[in-house]
Amino acid sequence: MARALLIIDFQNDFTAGGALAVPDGDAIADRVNGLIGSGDFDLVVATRDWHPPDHASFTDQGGPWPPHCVQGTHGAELHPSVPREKIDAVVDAGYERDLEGYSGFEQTDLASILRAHAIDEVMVAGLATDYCVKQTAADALREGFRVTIDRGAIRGIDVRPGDSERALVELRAAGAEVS
Ligand code: VGL
Ligand code: ZN
Repeated sequence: MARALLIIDFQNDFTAGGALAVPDGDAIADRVNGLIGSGDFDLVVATRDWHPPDHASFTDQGGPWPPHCVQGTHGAELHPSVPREKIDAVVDAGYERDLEGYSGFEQTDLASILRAHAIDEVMVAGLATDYCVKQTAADALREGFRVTIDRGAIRGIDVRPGDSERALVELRAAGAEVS
């Protein structure tokens, strides 16, 4: 049995001062670092939201979000609290105009990276609970991984109040453990 830590989209644009700041997003830094240093994980993977400048999710393209996490920009970099030398793999999602990319598994190598390391259980941390954390965790379950979500290591956007809590209820119903 091997376990992976998935750190979802913990990037500058989703934290204070960023283009799509998640309320309190920076507050996960200590917990994420604690998990990285815990020795509980055989593999640590960070995903990045990694959009072209004309991504379909941007408001100027008719989408719901302000432009964010544009490939190669400061906003798309991992948050400075993430110790890069402890990240075994970086997986980019949403890298084409019409790839939504909420899930780190959508048109990426994530599943094959996990399988190559004989991972059967993933702990999901990062941003945002109600979008990329939710969709990545749901896909991890569909891919057959055991999934645990650490409440202290996630934060949500909550465009509609309660979105994050509803996401966790749905994930639990789908088989995830929320701790
Ligand atoms: C995300 C909104 C837009 C996320 C990405 O990482 O949860 N949310 N793009
Ligand atoms: Zn995005």
